Amino acid sequence: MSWTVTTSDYAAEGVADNGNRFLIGNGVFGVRGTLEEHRKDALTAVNLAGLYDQVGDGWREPLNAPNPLYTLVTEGGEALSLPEREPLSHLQTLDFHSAVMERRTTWKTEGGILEAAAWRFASLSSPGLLCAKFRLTATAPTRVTLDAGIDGDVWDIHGPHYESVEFSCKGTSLSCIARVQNSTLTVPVTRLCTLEGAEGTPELIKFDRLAALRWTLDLHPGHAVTLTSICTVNAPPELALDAPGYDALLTEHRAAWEEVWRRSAVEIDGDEEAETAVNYSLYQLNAAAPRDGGARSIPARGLSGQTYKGAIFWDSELFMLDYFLHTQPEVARSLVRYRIDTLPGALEKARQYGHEGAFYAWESQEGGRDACSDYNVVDVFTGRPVRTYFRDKQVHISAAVVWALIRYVNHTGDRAILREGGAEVVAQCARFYLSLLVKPLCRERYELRDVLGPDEYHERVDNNAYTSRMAAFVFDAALAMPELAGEAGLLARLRDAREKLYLPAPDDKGLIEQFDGYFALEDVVPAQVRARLQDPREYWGGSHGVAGDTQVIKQADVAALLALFPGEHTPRELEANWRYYEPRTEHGSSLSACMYAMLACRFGRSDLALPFFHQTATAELRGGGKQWAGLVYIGGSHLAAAGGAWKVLAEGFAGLRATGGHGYAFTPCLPEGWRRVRLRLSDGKSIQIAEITHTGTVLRPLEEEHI
Ligand code: IFM
Repeated sequence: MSWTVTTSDYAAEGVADNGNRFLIGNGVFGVRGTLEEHRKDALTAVNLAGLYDQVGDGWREPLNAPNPLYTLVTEGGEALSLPEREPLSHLQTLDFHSAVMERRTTWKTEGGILEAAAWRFASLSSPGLLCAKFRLTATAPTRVTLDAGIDGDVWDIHGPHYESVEFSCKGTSLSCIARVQNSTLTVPVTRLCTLEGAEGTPELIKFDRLAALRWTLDLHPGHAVTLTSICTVNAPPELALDAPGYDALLTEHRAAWEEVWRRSAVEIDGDEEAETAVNYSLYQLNAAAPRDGGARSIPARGLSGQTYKGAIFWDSELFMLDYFLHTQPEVARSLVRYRIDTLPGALEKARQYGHEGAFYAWESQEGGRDACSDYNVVDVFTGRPVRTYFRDKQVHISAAVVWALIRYVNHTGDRAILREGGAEVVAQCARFYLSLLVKPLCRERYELRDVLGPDEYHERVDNNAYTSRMAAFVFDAALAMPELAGEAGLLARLRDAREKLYLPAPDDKGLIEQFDGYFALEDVVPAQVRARLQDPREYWGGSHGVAGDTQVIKQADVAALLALFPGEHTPRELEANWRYYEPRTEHGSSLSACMYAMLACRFGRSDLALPFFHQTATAELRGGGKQWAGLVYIGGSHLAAAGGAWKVLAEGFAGLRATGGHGYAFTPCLPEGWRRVRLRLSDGKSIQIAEITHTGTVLRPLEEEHI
């Protein structure tokens, strides 16, 4: 398979997708795959993990650091910049095995041809470092200026976050400190430059929020001039000074990525496109994965920018966790610990809404602060904010937290995490759902009313089947947990709740109603609803959305429920619901397709699953996903889809089931035409290879081999 992604497209229209597709990252920061000369209008960003700021009433969002890769060449007073100055050729490549981005562009100059080639990597072995090379070669004597700068005029969605950006320069080391508004927070960035192949001392040039070292160079045919930059991003400048040099750093960085692939690369004999797409998805996940052993998680849009406020959603628990759990359990532990660490925020949120226990943030930032606005969408016609209920009613988030924790503990056997706060999380989430239960006077049952299920187009509904089943899961988890055995009062209430909790059951056609009254809504399909739009950016949900009074749903909802609990239903029921809900699903969220693929595997129809699997796995490679919700920009990496791709491959097609204590069982359902799937699975100490074919599965320890 090919471990590279390439494009020759440099048009302004493609810049947002290319920024995501060619992204590099190391879990500490992500650098969008824009070009060296690009600035904020091209959505260039060096996005910092876990550092947030709010300006005025704007949304609280993660900081983008000043960009130390800014490099500009001018010739004859004209900038060699894309797309303005048309090139003779252009190629941008991401080697996602080594996580190195390369660009090569040639332009016609007065006397000949000039090539700019550049390489960059966000060091996975020294995560404070961003390293780059920029090489100029000319076919004729050419005079150029080369600016190597730090661009502090960063792209913000709700900024500007920096009060000031102060530059300093020592020799060929350029530094800046960006001071965050109304805060003591600062972001230091350094660029240590080394020029080879030319003499001369650079002059320091300064513009507003941009400073650069400028060399005037006489290029000669056959003599390359190379600028090497070792940059620190939100790390002490000494890190660059003490670093062993570009080549040694590159070797260490490659080795770190090699280890990632040794533990988790997938192989699909018979579908090279899928093989590339899944490994590329894993690249995206790993570029955002926390590896410092701390209590940290992965934002829904990874480190691709400020979209979705750099917040952690249920995406981490239900879509991303499993890949890490089965290949890098130490990363899974960080994800789980993040929720333990943010329990105080969840307790406070529940209290604010008048509930008990832990109501986790729908869009979680540090400390569990909920960044989700009450007005998450802007009306395209009036420009007015639209009241949405994601924050107050999407209560299934707390169950997702428990789901991940239990999955982690069952698979790894790491019960220490329960003593470190995990058991308390389960107890508090159980208390939360207890406090939400309503008992109608006329019925001997408890209901979960006024909620918002995964399908965000239908707000404030009663008895959403997914949410209620997940609440029951939380009750079961708490009841089964020896660590909570002493909580007699709580356990008695939970037993009662579990017994009387109303869970919508399949009707005589095998269908589960998504929520009370769903089947009575107008029965149309997404194309019909789309045709009613007056503006393509209109939000389909909310009080006036085109989908609200119809059966058109945004994303897998009942399908998600059945994909998570397939054993509770007959294959006939699973299929009936798939066939009913899929045509009514817009798939307006990148979380949708993988659930449908997974569900189809559960009733043995890999042929139905395959197109949805491809859709999930190619979310980034394809690009062009939904960029707007109302007037709000929502583009960026789709890491739930990336995690979902692995889940469908491993847990769907390969039929992997964790049996506890790092054990596995397989019930394969491979697509026709696929000859073999090879998965790598690791408990953190050793690696196993699972070879899945149509006739069975072999699990064996990894021997030395090349991938
Ligand atoms: O968590 C999702 C949600 O289910 C749909 N909208 C986008 C969120 C972040 O990916």
